Amino acid sequence: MMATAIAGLSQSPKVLPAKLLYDERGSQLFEAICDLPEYYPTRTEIGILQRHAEQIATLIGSNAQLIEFGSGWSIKTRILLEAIDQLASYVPIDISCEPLLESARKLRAAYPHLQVHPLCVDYEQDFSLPDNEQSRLRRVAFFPGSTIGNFPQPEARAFLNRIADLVGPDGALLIGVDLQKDLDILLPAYNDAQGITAEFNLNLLHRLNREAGANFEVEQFEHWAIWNEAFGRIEMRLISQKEQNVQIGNATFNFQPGESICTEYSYKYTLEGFAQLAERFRVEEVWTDARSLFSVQYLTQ
Ligand code: AVJ
Repeated sequence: MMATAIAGLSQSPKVLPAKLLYDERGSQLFEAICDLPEYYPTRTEIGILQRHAEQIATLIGSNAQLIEFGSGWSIKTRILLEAIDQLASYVPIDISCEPLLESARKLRAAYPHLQVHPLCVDYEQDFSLPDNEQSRLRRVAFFPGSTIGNFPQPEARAFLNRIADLVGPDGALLIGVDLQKDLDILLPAYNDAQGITAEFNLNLLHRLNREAGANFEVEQFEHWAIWNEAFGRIEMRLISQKEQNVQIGNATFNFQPGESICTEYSYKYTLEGFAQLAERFRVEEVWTDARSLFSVQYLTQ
């Protein structure tokens, strides 16, 4: 982690990979973010999944293997499992092993016919899926939460192409994609009044102090999320409140007053923009909420 942090802070402008935000404390804070009044994505996506569960269940079918990227507690998946008549197989993938395995146990108890094959891996790395030769189940990837928005566009495109290879020619992808919208709605979602997002962002510096031998004075940084119009993305930033030096191992980083570290991108798409990004897929269905804040999309090859 020290090497990753040093590499990011050596860039200009300084960056840190968003993945580092999600340690145990960070994951708890992210769950708290999902309940914030300003943070519309989670509840909007859940509403869309609930409203269209029957249709989505029909598209997925029973004879399928559902593969989820970043499954966590599989809360959104349960909406699908309730609607699909005895889904054959579920492969939850998450980097956080303990919650993954505990959640797999609970799913087996709740859905006795369901084969559950948890994979505790970083899904950005290569991994292999459980053998599907005998059962020949159709593979459907599930990537909710608009986590695809974390990836800069070339990486997002490459990731979607990898999913296309993984599910194969008869496979599909069910994905949550956050949409471009008024800044009066968008900015408060990432700069909430209670300061939970600030705590989430600043936790990254505490983590580097603890786990990467850094000496950030955390009170000397302030959270702020901005909209980058040219790139169509939210950028979460940590802004240095003064001129200061920070040490990580043997490396020293100088910060000017107002200089920032970008810790996370959250791209927002138009429907056309996302269809272009998912070049190997055909968009079969798009469901949105009444205000077109968020979309859930079903793509086939
Ligand atoms: C989990 C990456 C989809 O970008 O909205 C929420 C993370 N960061 N508030 C998002 C997040 C700040 C979230 N994703």
